[in-house]
Amino acid sequence: INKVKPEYVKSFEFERKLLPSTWIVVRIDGRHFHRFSEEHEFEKPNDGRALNLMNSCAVAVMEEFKDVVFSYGVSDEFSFVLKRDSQFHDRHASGIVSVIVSFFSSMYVMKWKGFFPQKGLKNPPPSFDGRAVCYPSKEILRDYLAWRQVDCHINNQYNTCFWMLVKSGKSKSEAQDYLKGTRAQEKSELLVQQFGIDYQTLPAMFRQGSSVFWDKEDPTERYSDGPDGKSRKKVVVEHCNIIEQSFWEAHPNILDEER
Ligand code: DGT
Ligand code: MG
Ligand code: MG
Ligand code: MG
Ligand code: MG
Repeated sequence: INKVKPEYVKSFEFERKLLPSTWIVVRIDGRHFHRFSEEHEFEKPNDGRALNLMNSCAVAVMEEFKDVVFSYGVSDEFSFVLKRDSQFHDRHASGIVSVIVSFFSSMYVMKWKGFFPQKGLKNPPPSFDGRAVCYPSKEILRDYLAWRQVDCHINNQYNTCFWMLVKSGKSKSEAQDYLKGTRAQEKSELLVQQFGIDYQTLPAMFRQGSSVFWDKEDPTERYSDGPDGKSRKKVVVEHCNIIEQSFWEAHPNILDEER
């Protein structure tokens, strides 16, 4: 007979609770996606199918976990912002992160065929890491999101130049040397002068990343009234500048609304 008391064993399961009244951001990132993207022959530098698959999984996350009020995605990562007073999983980091990561990973596998109908998923299957960080004010949260969008721009501009140089016959190390130390302006000129590409005309999803949020349906449409008389909402994916104030002014409900 085992005499160990359950309360005693249970006492080792203490949990890290996230600071109350702060914006929780769960950022997930594809594990070994350098290799995964090669093995599944993603287009370089951006594969629209892969990015739309990520976006579709983020929409599913937002529909499943109603405390997620905004998401921003680029490359193999997504940031999920939970409302400030969320009590999801009692604000225990491990619970919050693990359910979002596992739900996203399962969705990625379930939805794969819809975006890559001709390509089977290879072993090992895709997986994601995740972390939770608290941001104590709206300003700092917006600085965090701006940091991810700046990163998107810098990486995309570099990668666009890099792969244009490689596709035009340079080796990877020659392309790397060629771009070493160049400024944004020089990269922009290189694209125009050598390849006739105006960076601003590239798809917005590649340049700006993807913002996912609940938006009110057009209130003029009759079917937008839900059974409770409140206007129904849907999750939308947009590729817009979230660094500027204007986005947040146009969508004040995202970070403010009580729900
Ligand atoms: P990690 O996150 O430490 O497990 O390692 P990785 O390999 O996932 O590295 P990370 O997350 O820094 O970089 C993302 C990788 O995914 C990067 O090598 C490029 C690749 N990737 C993401 N999106 C695309 C795409 O649309 N097209 C292609 N060709 N590659 C992509
Ligand atoms: Mg990582
Ligand atoms: Mg990764
Ligand atoms: Mg990444
Ligand atoms: Mg359980």
